[in-house]
Order: sequence, then structure tokens, then C-alpha cells
Amino acid sequence: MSTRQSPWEKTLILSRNSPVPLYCQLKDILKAAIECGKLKPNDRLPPETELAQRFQVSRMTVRQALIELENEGFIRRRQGRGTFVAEPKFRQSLLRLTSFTEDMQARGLKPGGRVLSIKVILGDKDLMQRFRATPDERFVRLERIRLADGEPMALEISFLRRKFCPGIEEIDFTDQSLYAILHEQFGLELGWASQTIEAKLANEYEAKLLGVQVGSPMLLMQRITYLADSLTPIEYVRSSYRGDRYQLYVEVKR
Ligand code: 16G
Repeated sequence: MSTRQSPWEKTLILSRNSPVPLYCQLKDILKAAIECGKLKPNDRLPPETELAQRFQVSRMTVRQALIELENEGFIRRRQGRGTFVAEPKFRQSLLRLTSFTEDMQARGLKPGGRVLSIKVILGDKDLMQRFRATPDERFVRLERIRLADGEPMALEISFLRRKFCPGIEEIDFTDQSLYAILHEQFGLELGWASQTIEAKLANEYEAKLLGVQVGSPMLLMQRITYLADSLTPIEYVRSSYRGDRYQLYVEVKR
């Protein structure tokens, strides 16, 4: 363990006379160091005992500061390995009907996808209702992990109305864009979508696939996408995005 001080640590003075609690002061110092880039993504923070010593505070104070920083997504604890500065969050606009592939390309990242399963299903009551479909209609269920530069970002389960894209279950969706295939191979024009967003916690399955801790925050986005005729729903998707890596963005007018 090095005792050499990093540049961000030189001006660290916590004021004991301030009405601001010590853990808040410490949190603000670490947050400022992250925001101005003195502490970079994946930099390792010194252990709690060392921070406590350097700042002349108790371990409880350090722990409280770190818990808050973790809750706000600035740092990540990796079991047995220490505490690291988190990657900054991707900002996802809510205004346009874009695909994961387009979103990643717009950020200069390489989009990717690993297929977990793809199959045809029949007689699912929930889907029949969502699509206002008849009982004999078949759907294709596609489950994928979505990657950005090889890093897992989301788990996505898409349900498609097979009659609009017959045989789509034969396609290998590894690193392929669903929206591009719907357009290029099946001539489908997507028009608009309705979408809900809610908070959830990663379950064991999601945590394992996305490389996060069980119980870490997730954004569950559910989308029903309609064809350009405005009336025909074609896709229902449940996308579980990592809450530590995503931030939703919308501009509002008064
Ligand atoms: C996005 C969409 C999802 C769509 C997918 C297509 C959200 C919340 N979800 O992840 O509905 O199916 O993109 O991506 O935006 P692709 O064309 O890259 O396969």
C-alpha cells in the first residue's frame, strides 16, 4: 500500500467547525476529484482504513461517505478487490425511437449482442393482449445481452409478431441489429413506440449475466413499437439496463 499522496489528496482538509458533517465533506472531496477527472474511471480508491487515517476521521465516517458515493453511482465496490471509480453513465435520450445499435454507434462505441435464446411461442395470453392478437398467432421470443465495446449493458427480451417477419427465428442475432433486420430483410418501417420506465433491482440471473451485484439498481424499460401505419404493434420489449451505467435524459418545455 503506497503512502504517497495523489494530487487530489493534497488539499484535503476537513473542517471540524463546519455545520456540514465530516462524511459529507469527505464525500464532496471524492466526488469533486471524480468529476474533474483527477480520479479516473477504474482507479482504485485507497482502503477505508487508509482514507480514515489520511483524513483523520473514523472508519464509520469513511464508510458513510463511500456508501453515498456508491448509491449515487460514482464508485463501485468489487468484492475482494476494493473500491473503484465507476465509469460515467451513458445518457439516453427519450425523444427518439432508436435501436441499441444506433445508440452505441452515436457514442462511438462498438455495439454487440450475445443471443441467449430465440424461439417461436404460441398461446401466450399476455402477448395476445398486448398485441391485440388472435389465439393462433405466433410470436418470436429473442433474449439477448447487449454489449458496448464488449461490456454488458442490458438484458433484452424482445417479442415479435412472426406473421410480419416469418422465419426471423432462423437468423443469428449475434452482434446484429434487430431493427436493421426488420427493415432490410422484412421491409418493415417502424413508426413510433410507447415506453414505460421503472426502477428495479438486479435478480440473480441478471446480475450474473451483466456482471453486477445481486440487488444493484436497474432501469426496466418496456416498449411497444408500432409500424409506420401508426396502428400495428409489431414488437414488445423488456429491456433491463444497468442503473449504474445509464441515465435517461429528456428536455422539457414550459
Ligand atoms: C433498444 C430498445 C429495444 C429495441 C432494441 C433494438 C430501449 C429501451 N429498447 O434496446 O426496444 O428492440 O433497441 O436494438 O431503447 P438493435 O436494433 O440494436 O437490435
